[in-house]
Amino acid sequence: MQIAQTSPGTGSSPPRARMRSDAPSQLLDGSWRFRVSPSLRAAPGGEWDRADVSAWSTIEVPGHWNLQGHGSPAYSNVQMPFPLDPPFPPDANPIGDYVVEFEVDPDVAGHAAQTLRFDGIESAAEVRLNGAVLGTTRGSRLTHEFDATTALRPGTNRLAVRVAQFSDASYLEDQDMWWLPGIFRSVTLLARPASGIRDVFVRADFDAATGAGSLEIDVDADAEARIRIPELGVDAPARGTVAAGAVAPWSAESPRLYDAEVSTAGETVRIRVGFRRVEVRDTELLVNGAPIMLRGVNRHEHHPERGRVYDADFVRDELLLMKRHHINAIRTSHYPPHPDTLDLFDELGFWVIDECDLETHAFEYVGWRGNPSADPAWRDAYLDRMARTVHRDKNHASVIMWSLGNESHTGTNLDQMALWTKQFDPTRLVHYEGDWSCRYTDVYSRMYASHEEVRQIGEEGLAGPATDAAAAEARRASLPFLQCEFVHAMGTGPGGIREYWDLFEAYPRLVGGFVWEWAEQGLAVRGEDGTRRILYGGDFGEDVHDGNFVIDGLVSPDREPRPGLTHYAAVIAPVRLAVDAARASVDVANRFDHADLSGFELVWRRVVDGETVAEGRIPAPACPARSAAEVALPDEARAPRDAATADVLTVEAVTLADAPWAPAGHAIGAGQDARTPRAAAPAATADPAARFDETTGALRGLGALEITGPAIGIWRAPTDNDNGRLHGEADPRRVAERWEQAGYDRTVSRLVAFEADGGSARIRTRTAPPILDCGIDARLTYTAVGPAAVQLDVEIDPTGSWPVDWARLGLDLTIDAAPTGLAYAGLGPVSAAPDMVDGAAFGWWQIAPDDLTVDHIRPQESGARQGVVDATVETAAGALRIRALGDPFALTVSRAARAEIARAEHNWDLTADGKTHVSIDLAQYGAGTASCGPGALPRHRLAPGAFRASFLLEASA
Ligand code: IPT
Repeated sequence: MQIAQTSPGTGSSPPRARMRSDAPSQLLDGSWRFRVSPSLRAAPGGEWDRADVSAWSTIEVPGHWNLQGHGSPAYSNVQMPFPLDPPFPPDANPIGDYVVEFEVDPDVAGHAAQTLRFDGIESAAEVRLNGAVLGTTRGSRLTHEFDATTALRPGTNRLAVRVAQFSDASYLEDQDMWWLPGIFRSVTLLARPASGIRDVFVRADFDAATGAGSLEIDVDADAEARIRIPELGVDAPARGTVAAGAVAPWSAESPRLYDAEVSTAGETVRIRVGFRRVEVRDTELLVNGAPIMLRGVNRHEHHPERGRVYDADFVRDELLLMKRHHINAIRTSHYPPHPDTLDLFDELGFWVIDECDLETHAFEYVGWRGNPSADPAWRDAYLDRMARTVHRDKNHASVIMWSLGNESHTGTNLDQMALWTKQFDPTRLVHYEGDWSCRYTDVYSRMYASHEEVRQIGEEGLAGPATDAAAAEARRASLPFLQCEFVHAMGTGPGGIREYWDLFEAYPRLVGGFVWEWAEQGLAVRGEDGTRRILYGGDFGEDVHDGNFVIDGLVSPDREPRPGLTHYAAVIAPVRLAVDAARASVDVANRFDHADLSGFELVWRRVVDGETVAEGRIPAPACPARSAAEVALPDEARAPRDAATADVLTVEAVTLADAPWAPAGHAIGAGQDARTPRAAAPAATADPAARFDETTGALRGLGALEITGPAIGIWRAPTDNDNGRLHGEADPRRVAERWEQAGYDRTVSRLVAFEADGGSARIRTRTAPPILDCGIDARLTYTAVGPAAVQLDVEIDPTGSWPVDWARLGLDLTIDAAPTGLAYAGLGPVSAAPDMVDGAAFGWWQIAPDDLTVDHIRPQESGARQGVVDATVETAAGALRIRALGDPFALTVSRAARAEIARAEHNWDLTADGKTHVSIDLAQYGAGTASCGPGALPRHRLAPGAFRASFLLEASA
C-alpha cells in the first residue's frame, strides 16, 4: 500500500451524482473484524487480506477506531501532529485492517454489474475484494466507488480494507478538528442494471421575470432516458433543455422541491428538483432576481460519542434547531458532509456553501514553503477532490456556491480547481477565502475581518471599480462580499455581532456571514467516577495539541444552545419590530429576502409590574420582502410615558402555521418598549439593619442573613475571548494577561474610615492592585430603611494612573449558603454581556440554580444578567433582594468563587464551595470575540472612571 504519493487514489470509477435508484443495494455496515498495527512497516504485508481473522477484534462500521478502544483521539488545529515532510506520514502511524465476509443478496447479484461504494474513509485506504486489489482512496470525506463485478463470487465474499490513519492525504486534510481515522461512513454494494443510469446532472433554472422553470439535463446512460416530473406534467427525453412551465421557485425561505425521476429501460433514479437562479449583479448576490442575506454558521460533522459518524436523527434535529434560530445558511466546513445531509438542506431550506475536503493550513507555519497548492505534483489530487465534491452534490438546489477548501493559501492547483468548476457548473458561484485577490472566485470572502475593515469593504463596492486600481482589484471591488467565518463562538461571547450585522444591512455589497462555528467539538468519555465528561485537546495525552480551541460553538457538543446562539438569533431575526408603547404602534421591518409576511401574525402583550394587563393578536401587515410598515396596536396596549410602575409592551411576529422546524406560534422576531421607572427611596429608620466587620468595613450580615462584602471587584475569571490576541493594538498582551499583570485579580483593600450611628454607617475604603500606585476610593453609605433593609449609596473614584481598562466594576459579596435560584426583573432570561444583549428581553425572570451561570466546558466568567432593576437572590439560608434606585445593574450569581472558576480547566473539575457569590456590577467590559477576531469594540470597553449608584438591599428568611 502506498501512503506517500502526491496523486489521487487509484482504481475507482469516475465520480457521479448521489441519486436514489430503484436498483437494489446492500448495506455492508455492521460488525467487522479489525486489527491495528503501529506502522505500515509493522503491519503484515503480502496477502494480509487473507489472514485468519478469528483472533481479531471486532469494530462497528461506520465508526472511528480511536473512539472504539483502539488508540485515542488527538486534536490539533493548524499544526500537524507530525513533521512537515510531505508527502510522508511518520513511521508511527496506526494502520487499521478491516475484514468483513458477506454473501451477495440475490437481487444485487442478479444484475449486470456491481459497484462497491465507500462514502468516507480517513485518511487513505486500499480495498481488496476476494484477493483482488480494487484500488485505493484519497479524500476522507469523499465518495469512492469501485467496480466489483469481476471480483465478486457466489457464496462468501471477503472484503478487506487497509486504512492508514495518516498518509499524504493528511497534508491536504489539516482541518481544525480531531484526527479520527477509520471507515466512518457507510459501505454499500450497489446493483448496476443493464441499460442503467450512471449519472444525472439536472440544472433547474428559474426565471424571476416570467415565473418559468426550465431544466438543463445531462444523463450518462447506455440507453434512452426520460425525465418525469408528474406535478409539472413534464415527461420528456432526458437531454438538453426541457421547459417546465410555471413553477414555484426554491429558496431557503420557501424550499419548494419537485420530485423528478429519470428512467431508462433498466433503472429509475429519483432526485428532488428545486428551481432557482444564482447570480452576481452590481456587487450584489441575487437568487431568483432578489438579493439575499446569508445568516450563516459553519458546520462541522461532530457527535460527542461518535465523532464524524452520521446519525440521521441527530443531524435533522440540529438543522431544525438552526431553523428555529433563523439560521438560513451553512458552510460545510471544511469538507462535504454525509450525502444525506444535502437532502435535508434542500428540504428544510438552507443556502449552502459546499466545501471541498481540502486544507493545507500547516504550511503557514513555514511561510507556506512547500505548500501543495502551488506544487504541480499535487494537481491531480486537487482536481480529483474537487470533482468528487461537485459531482456528488451537483443536483442539490441548496448548494449555491462551491468552495475550493479552507486555508490552503494560493497556487496553481487552486486556480485549476476553480476553472474546472466554473466550466463544469456555471450555475453556481466559486468560493474560496484564501486568495484575497479573487482571481478565480465569484465572491470576495474573508474571515474575521474587523468591523472597520468590513465597513471599508462595503464602501469600496459602492464606489464601483476604481479606475486607477489594478485590474484585479477592480474585479474584486465588483464582487459581493461575505465573511465565511466571523464572530468566534468560543466560551462567553461572541460580542459585537450586532455591529457586524448593521454593516451587512447598510451596504448592498455585504451579503452576510457564517459564525464560527455551530457546535463545540468536545468528545465524551466516562470519568473515573462513572460520570460523563467532555474532553478537549490535550486531554488524551497528545503531545501536539491546541487545547480547548475545539470548543468554540453556538451549541454544546450535545446541541444545547449557548447564550451566543440566542443573541445571534435575535440579531438575524427575519422580522424586526420597533415598539412604541406611548403611541401604541410598532414599526415592522420585513427582512426576508423573498417572503412577505402573510404567514405571520403579531402577538402583543402589555405587562405592568410582572402582571399581564392586556394582550392580543393582529394580522401582520402586508409587507413585501425587505420593506417596512407601521402597525397601530389597540388602545389597551398604550403605556403612559411617565408610568409609575414598570410597564412593558412586547410584540412578537409568530408563525401562523406549523412548519417542519417549529409548531405554529414560533417567534421570528420580537421587539419591546420597556419603561422601568426608578424605585423610590424609602424613609430611613433609626434601628440598624446591618452588621459590619469594623476592622474591614465589610458587611457581616443583613437581618438574619450572613453576608460578607461587598468588596470592590475589577477582575473577571478570564473568558476564552479575554485570552485572545487583540489585533492592531500596540500592546501585544491578551486582555486577561493585562488584567493579571496589573494585579486586578488580587486587589488589596484598606479601611480608611468607618462611622456608624443609629441606622446608618459610612464606610470609606481604598482598593488597589498590588505594586502600583493607583487605587479606587470607595464611599459606601448604608441607611437602614427597615428591620432587614438598607439603602446603599456608592461613590467610586479612581485615583492615580491605571495601566489598563477594568474587566468590570462591581460590588462582590458572598452569602454563607448555596444558591437555590434567582428571581429578577431585567434583561433575560439569557445571560449577556454589554456587547451581546440582543437576545435578552426585559421581563420578570426566574432562574434555576443550574442556569445561574453557563456550564462552559472550560469554566470562565459567565452568567451575568444585564439591565437588572430588581433581583432576589435565593439561597438555602434566605434571600437577598437588590433593587436599583438609580441605573440598572448587571448581576452575576455563582456557586463558585472567581478564583476557582479561573483555576478549573474543565467543568467537571469546578468545585462549588457551598456559598452564593454575588456581583452587583455597575459596569462591565464587553465580551468581544478576540479568541479569533476583534476584541470588544472601544464603546464596549471599560476605562477606569468615577461611578455613582444606589441600591436597596433587603434580607428575608
Ligand atoms: C480559521 C479556520 O478556518 C477554522 O477552521 C477555525 O480553525 C477557526 O479559524 C478558528 O476556530 S483560521 C484562523 C487562523 C483565522
